[in-house]
Amino acid sequence: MSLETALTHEEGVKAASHLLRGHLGEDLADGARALSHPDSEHLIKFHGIYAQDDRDVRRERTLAKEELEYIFMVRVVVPGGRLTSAQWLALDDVAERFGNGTLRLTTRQTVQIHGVWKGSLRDLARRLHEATLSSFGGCGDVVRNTVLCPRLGEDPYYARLVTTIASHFRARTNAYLEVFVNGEIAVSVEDESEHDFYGVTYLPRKFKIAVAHPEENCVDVFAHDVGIIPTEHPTEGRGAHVLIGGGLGRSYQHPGTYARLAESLGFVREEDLVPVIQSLVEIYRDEGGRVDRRQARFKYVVAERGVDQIREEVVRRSGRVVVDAPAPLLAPGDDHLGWRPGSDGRSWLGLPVPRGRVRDAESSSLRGALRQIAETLDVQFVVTPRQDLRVGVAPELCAEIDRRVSGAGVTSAEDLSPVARRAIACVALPTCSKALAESERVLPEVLAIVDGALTRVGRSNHPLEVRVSGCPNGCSRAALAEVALVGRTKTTYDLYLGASPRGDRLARLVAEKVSLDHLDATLAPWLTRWAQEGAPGESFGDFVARTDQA
Ligand code: SRM
Ligand code: SF4
Repeated sequence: MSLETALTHEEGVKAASHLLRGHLGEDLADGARALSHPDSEHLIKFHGIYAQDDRDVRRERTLAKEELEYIFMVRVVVPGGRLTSAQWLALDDVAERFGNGTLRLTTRQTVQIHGVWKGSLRDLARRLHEATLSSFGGCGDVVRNTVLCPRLGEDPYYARLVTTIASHFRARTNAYLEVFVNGEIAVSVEDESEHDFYGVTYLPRKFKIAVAHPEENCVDVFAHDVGIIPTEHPTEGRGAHVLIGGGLGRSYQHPGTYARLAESLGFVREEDLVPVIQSLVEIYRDEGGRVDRRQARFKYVVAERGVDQIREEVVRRSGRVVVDAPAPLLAPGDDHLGWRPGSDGRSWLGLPVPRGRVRDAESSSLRGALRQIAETLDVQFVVTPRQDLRVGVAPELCAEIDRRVSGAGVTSAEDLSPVARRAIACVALPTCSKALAESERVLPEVLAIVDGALTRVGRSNHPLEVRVSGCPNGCSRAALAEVALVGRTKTTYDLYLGASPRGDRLARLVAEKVSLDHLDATLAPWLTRWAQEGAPGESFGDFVARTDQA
């Protein structure tokens, strides 16, 4: 077989797309509700847009031989999760006018708008553009939104670092502006100046970077292709410890896929950080798999070549020094909830956003309260890596914010159990095409079961890390939870236990195909043993890791 025929279909689509234009212009203008050209579904992802259908009505539509309910999800890039009031208002506006009226905060600090008609995509992009927001690069085979610990983001250096990474690795093509913002199909042709280091086939797949706080691991730094932990070296000065080769996605159909923790590359000086990251992305671009998308992530390159060889290659390509040094130890991730004084002079209120979904409900109007705050006060917003939201204000405005938030019936961190404060669920049904089981919508039920079991063993105040994912792709970073439910069939989950609360050990499979009706009976024996036999102060995850069987 020649190399060309062995490459994946997607590689050909990218190469023939004229730098991500393809037939998207015609597709947006043709009046149909779905994308028509076969290449468009893949290409539109580079523009931060997913073609979906409402799976709640898929069966009845199919049986009635009716067209599916085609909708689109738009993922807006937000480096470090940081948004101005004007940007928040633009997101709120597009969610109302073009989406399903909710804003979905994600585990990578982006904001997703669900339920958009194809015919509204251009208007939505234009409104985002007015607020200097864009979905370009939200998905696709490129460097994705960089995650930054919200507390570290109060430091201008790190806030700048993630925007520098974003602009450094943004694909240089005018396709998004032409196709979505301006809609000028006629002038939509590529120009030589647009070519950059990605080349015409971009990366083999997505590439993810996180910047952790040196003291705590709220970003799950070991889950990333590249993890950065700021630190000071005794002789080299300020810089960061760099980790490489993490990633959590797996597939039941592809046994060769696995979750993997990032390993230590070494210490890199502050001024060398971006060139070193660029070399890592280049190695991935040049050596990552392009024949099987399931095994195309950077973690497989690192596993195959080994960190030492990659370090040598990075030094050769970048001409910078990577110093062998032990990775710093991180504490369990902060939830960033409640009021905290910021190092930037602001006071920060972390608001829990149940399941990351900012919406108005009968009992509480979170979306309305946030809109009113953004319209009338000088605030800064930060999406957290746990799908919650921080609101930063001048200290004298704290009482006013409290008044508005409680007046709207918004849940505060104190209203939640320690487990609910930290819990994460991925989107799953009804929009995610990969979902095998419910996730976001069953989280309250899962939390009630776990909280009930913890109360019975006398540990109701324990901040257990619970995560649910609708399939093994693990978008809630379930592989790093002390208690993880991973969708297996429509009504069952595989139960994983025992990840480290510090995010540096993966959970292990303890029970397969557990329905929610049987979750309590499956989990309770483990919790009981932990309560009876665990060492003082020992986390549930650490106890499970050193225990054979419940
Ligand atoms: Fe994810 C695919 C949602 C974070 C691993 N993820 C998807 C898609 C786009 C489904 C699809 O391909 O059709 C989901 C869209 C659902 C929807 O309707 O909104 C989806 N992923 C999410 C979000 C929204 C979950 C959430 O509830 O917050 C997160 C958006 C992040 C962002 O803003 O970019 C999200 N996804 C993650 C994470 C966690 C992280 O990055 O920190 C992971 C595990 C880390 C990793 O990448 O290894 C993750 N998502 C995946 C994978 C598996 C990739 C792999 O290595 O094979 C897929 C499947 C794929 O890409 O083909 C996937
Ligand atoms: Fe969809 Fe699976 Fe990711 Fe959940 S974990 S959002 S079901 S791809």
